[in-house]
Amino acid sequence: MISLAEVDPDVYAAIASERERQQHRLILIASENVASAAVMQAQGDVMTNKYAEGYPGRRYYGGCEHVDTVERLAIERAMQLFGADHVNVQPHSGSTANMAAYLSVLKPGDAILGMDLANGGHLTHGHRVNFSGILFQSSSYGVDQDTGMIDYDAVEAIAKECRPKMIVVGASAYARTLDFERFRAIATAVDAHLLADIAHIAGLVAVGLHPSPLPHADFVTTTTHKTLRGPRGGMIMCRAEFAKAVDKIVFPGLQGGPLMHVIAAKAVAFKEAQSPEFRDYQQRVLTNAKVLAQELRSKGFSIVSGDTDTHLFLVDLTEKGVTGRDAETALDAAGITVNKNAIPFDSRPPAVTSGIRLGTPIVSSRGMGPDEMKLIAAYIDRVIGNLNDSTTHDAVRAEIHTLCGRFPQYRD
Ligand code: DSN
Repeated sequence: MISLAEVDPDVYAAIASERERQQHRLILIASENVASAAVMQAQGDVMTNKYAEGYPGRRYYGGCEHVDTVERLAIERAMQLFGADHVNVQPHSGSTANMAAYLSVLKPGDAILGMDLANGGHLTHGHRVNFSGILFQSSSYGVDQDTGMIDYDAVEAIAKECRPKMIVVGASAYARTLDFERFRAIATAVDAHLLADIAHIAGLVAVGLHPSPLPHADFVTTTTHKTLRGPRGGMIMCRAEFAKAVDKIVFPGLQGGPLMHVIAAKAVAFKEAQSPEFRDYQQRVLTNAKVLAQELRSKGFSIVSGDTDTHLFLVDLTEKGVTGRDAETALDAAGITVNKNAIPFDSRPPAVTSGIRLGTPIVSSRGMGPDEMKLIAAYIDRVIGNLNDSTTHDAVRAEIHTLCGRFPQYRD
């Protein structure tokens, strides 16, 4: 068989370098994870060749019997995992899943209410530069300036003011437990639909380590590659009454042929997520995030909202006199990959920011535990305290290289 290395040495070399980068760096990007070899095998196989517009048993192409099998498996497993009435596994991404959820019941110009990106929300929850803010009349809620937590009374007051047809609960940089029941009550009070976007916390929800929105929300969207640890992609769950509308807007409304190789990999990931090992993994993600936050706090770092209930948290670097951008650059030089992130009420622009976002999905997938979190906190402290000292960065990078060698990203 002719190999990638022979056909395209340039792409092969870039992939090999990326594999090395992932192996030798401490990656604390909260939205990334390490897909299993089985997930990648499913994603990298012959189902990439197949067109299958439509749904299992109702396709517009012949030869769909095997892709039907994997799509049915993905749907059944997701339904079991989350207790959903209806699942559509075809969205190519979390953004597409959110667009489909909106357009299944809303028309352009309708009002929506979501969490402000600058307070930890997401672009697709109504930001003005995104389709959600362009197509819909969007309003936003945020966190309380003193506590860094969502003020549910304030959300209710804003909802009563703007009378949205859809309320979105979900975040990309909010560390605390989301009260889906309270959001349901607010949505009911203003006669709005409720969309829960659990892209970040889906793995925790799947194993019961974060309350599930399924009993409360009309629509639940997620990506499949964050804490859920599957292939890059999206998914929508909804109440049975919205099933037809959701399926129709995903295809033919928004997408053409589904990515059947990715759907096969989603099915594999959902099977993995049903295992006891996956629950242990999610528990490790949570414990590690708590320990990392606590260790950083003990070294004088300020954690937005004071703590974390999830896989991530924001570090406010204001008192350290360091910007998020400079922290990201220095940590990168020392072998630690993070993303700069706006903190609530940030006075700096999004390309600079006053904070960094840290998450533990990847280090936990590699088998690291509380002892390693203490080491990581010490490394971060050393680098931030010696922001422009390349000797410190080199020394930390060498130690991290050794640490990462003890926890291979892929053992096989
Ligand atoms: N880009 C993702 C994140 O990092 O949270 C959200 O889409």
